[in-house]
Amino acid sequence: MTVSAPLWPAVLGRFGWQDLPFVRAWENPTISELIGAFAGALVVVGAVVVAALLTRYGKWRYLWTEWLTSLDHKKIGIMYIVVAFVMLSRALVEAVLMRMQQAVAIEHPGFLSPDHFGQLFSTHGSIMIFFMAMPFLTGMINYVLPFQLGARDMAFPWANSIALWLTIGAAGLMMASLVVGEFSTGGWSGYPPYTERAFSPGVGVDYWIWAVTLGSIGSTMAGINIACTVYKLRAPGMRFMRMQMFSWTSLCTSILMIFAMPPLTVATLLLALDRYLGFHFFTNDLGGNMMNYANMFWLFGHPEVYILILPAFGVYSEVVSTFSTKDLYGYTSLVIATMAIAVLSFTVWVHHFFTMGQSANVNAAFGIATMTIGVPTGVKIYDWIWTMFRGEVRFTVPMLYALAFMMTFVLGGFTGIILAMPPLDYLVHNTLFLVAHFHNMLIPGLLYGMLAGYHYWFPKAFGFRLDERWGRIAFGCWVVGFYLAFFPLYVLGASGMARRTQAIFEPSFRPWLYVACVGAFVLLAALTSLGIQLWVSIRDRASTRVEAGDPWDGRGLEWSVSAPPPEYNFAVLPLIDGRNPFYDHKHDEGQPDPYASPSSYEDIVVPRGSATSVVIGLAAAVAAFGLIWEIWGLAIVALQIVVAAVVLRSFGRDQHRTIPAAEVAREHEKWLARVRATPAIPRQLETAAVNRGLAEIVA
Ligand SMILES: [Cu+2]
Repeated sequence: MTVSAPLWPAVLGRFGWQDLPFVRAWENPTISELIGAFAGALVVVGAVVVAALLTRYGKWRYLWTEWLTSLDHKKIGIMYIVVAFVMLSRALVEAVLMRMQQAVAIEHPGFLSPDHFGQLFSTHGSIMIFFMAMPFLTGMINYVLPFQLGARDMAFPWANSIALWLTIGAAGLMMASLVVGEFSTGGWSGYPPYTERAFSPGVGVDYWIWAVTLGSIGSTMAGINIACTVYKLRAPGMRFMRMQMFSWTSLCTSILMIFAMPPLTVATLLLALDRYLGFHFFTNDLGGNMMNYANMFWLFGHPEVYILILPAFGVYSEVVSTFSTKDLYGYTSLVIATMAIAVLSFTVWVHHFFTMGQSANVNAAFGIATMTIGVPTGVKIYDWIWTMFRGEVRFTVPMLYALAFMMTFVLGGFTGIILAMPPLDYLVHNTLFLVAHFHNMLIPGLLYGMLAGYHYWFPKAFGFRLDERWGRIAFGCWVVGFYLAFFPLYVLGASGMARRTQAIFEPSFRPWLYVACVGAFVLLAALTSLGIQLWVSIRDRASTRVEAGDPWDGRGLEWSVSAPPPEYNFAVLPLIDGRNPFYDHKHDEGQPDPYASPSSYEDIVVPRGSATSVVIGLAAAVAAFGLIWEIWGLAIVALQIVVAAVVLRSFGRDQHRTIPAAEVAREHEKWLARVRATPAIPRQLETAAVNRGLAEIVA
């Protein structure tokens, strides 16, 4: 309840003390409110502890100059992935809460209020898609792509940093919604008319709108940057058909981002106009139509599925080939399949609303188009299997993820065929069957892929390997937890249990809900194991260093430099003469030595760090916060800061720094000397302590 003093709305907008979860929990201490207050407290305490630790160890300056303001694609990539892990932790805990609620709420109200439950599934979905999956894959591409192309950075380093900071700002809004106000109860897709102001008057939907809008603008920028990097910055001789598969899937993902994210931005902005200014784009009276929203949202939403999955396909291609010691089988068919998936993904969006009353013919056309995507996907699975065939397969952690993916993803694909048939979709739409299906696709098709990439490239980024034993424990928990948590949902969905249900009135669902709840806890154990693994790996890093840079006998150019790599990636830009130049040079006789000293060095120009991108991202988030709470003055000032920062930067001089050739030469020769002093090991010992980053270099 707001006080009607004239100053109040100008300073605090529509904020009232009731908007603090702590006040709500004090006045009405139900378990649901206490959980909300605890979550809010966790955000506040977490932020305070991080700030205190930074102050205690005097790391603020280091953090600011070396990381936050950095335009280096490697650091930006790592920061994206840090954001992804933080958000993954939150969204996974929310999933556990929801499963617990459903397990106890059988003919019983349970411990979460319906409203709280609605916020949980909305934040879980929004975070997992926009603030876990997207940052994870954008970070992975950011880190790896310039290396694989033989480039020194992304095409637009400053825009790269802005995209990161818009994402961080948007993720910050998601976190703020835990501490002040509430979140939307309208699901991750935010369908009107429910999300119109008449039905959702609170700030929740506005949090959703502005977080998603900032995130989608950041992703559009990232997409443009990735595509331009591939088109313009390939090393001499790096023809398209010589690129690594991960580079190909990055390119196709970026094209999807460029075309799929703007419809989402437009949809959320039109919804904002409906809410703030009483427009009627999506209401059925006064000329609007809710189907406009469904079409625009899924014009984004379906390609989004492939934005998420294609980079993982790229990671699996690298991992399967490396850990089978074979060239990728059917390279050309994999490239064509990737492009086919990218194109087809734009032709199927209507399958998200088969039941909304278009004609049977329209449904049939989109059903068939949907099933067609199974063909190129099948080609990929087939190619990976043939890559392993008669290969020297080593069951390392990334390879385990790839194998689990192949089996689980095919099962999920079959259930997708069921959903793609409109008559069958009528039976199971909006049930847990759908929830089971898309988790069945996205957990192996995104999360396993990103985790495989995390284990695969971690030694490159930090110079030491991740602990193998804890990696296997985490892997086991992910796989077991996944099957326990999601296969019961197929049964429940087929039995008619609606998705997003806070209380259950069918006692026969009980055993399945219990199993799913246990599964959720196993998944939580998986995430915890990853945390322990990181801690153990950092503790033992002295014995797992791989400075020579090539711990897995890799193929792509990223393995041809030191670990961690120098700021400029390549002392001398490589000349590409084949599909696996680094691998061939290592192994084929009569090829140039990949570790030979170059004949000459040149000065290298790298971008200087910039504070303006940080300012732009954070000011945009503050403007969004002002809009959410209707603190108009704050919103206007913050928007002006965004504009001012852009203008200021365009007048800035000295945006680059030159690293003199002598310094490059010194660093590079030092590393080459270290490589020559490093004992080479057979690749079968790659997970043993003797691996110093030079696997199978002796022919
Ligand atoms: Cu779809």
